[in-house]
Amino acid sequence: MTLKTMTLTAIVALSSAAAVAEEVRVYNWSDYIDEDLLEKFETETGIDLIYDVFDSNELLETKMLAGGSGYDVVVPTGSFLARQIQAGAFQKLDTSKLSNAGNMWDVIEDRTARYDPDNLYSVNYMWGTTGIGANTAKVEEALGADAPIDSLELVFNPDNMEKLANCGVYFLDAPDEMIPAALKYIGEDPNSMDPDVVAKAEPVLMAIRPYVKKFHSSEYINALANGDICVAFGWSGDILQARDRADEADNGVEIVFNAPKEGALMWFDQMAIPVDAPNPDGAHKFLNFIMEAENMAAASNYVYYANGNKASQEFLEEDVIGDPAIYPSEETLKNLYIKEAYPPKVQRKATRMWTKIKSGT
Ligand code: N2P
Repeated sequence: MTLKTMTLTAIVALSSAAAVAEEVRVYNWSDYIDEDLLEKFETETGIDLIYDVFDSNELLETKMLAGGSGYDVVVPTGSFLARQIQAGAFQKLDTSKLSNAGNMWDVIEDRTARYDPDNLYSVNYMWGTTGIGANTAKVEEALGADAPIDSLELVFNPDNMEKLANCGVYFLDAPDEMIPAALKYIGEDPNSMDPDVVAKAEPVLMAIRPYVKKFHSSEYINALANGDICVAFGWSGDILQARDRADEADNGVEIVFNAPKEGALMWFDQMAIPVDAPNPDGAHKFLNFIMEAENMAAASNYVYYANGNKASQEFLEEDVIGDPAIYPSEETLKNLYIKEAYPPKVQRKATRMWTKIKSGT
């Protein structure tokens, strides 16, 4: 063989290897995994993992309803998942490819079946609550030692918010969570689908709008940890991550998370495979990898969210499984509410209301 033909053979071999290199594209929430797991998946399977992040169900929904997202695995919250299943955005899971399915926790599967009947299209990744992150020293400085840091009063009573405005309050940019919380504050059903009830959230949110520094669904982690803001209405694990980041920085900032005592939203984030996923087989491999007990535990230990994997529980750290803010007691569970998908008309109303609230006019 001449040198020329050898080179050519090598080139052909190389390019055909490149052509068959398997890829899986995953679209998950930001600050929601231990990144070592991503490398572990690649090492174990030889698959290239492309991992992108988002922080808004609305953004994900736009991609899912438009189609052609290019993703193999996505992670909508239950109420959004339900609507997207109805729109035909997902494919049924092939359980023959999910040997770790037996690890899942029936208690959580019963709850997620409300969004995905018989859990045919999705498996739970993590679940949590929406509540209040507070920088205890700054909040006490603004409101005194008996500041209601575990109550919706803190963030929906304009008197309190006016006093907190200087130290900085962030709200989630998540209408499907903030509207129910405002309804809960005035004693209405947070899961109401009645447009007249939903409308009652508007004046509640408008009254405190001038004191909200930013509506954003991920920046509050660092803002709390650095002491740039004193309150965030956000997701449980994110606020616990802020607590840890402050501890690690040893900057004297102390962050606590509380689910509002009046009741908190409990939500479920579900892994699903888009109907037009380029690599459904690889998607199942990723799901099955995450469903392995030790992998799922590593993810929860890192991000402080509970998961729907029963077998993972023996590998959870005590500050995760033993923290009632992450794994609530029976008593706390009774105080959590859930949110279903708004029918399209109510959803449009909620979206318009939210745009108005954010713009403050
Ligand atoms: C992770 C936020 C996930 C919770 N940063 C939203 N469902």
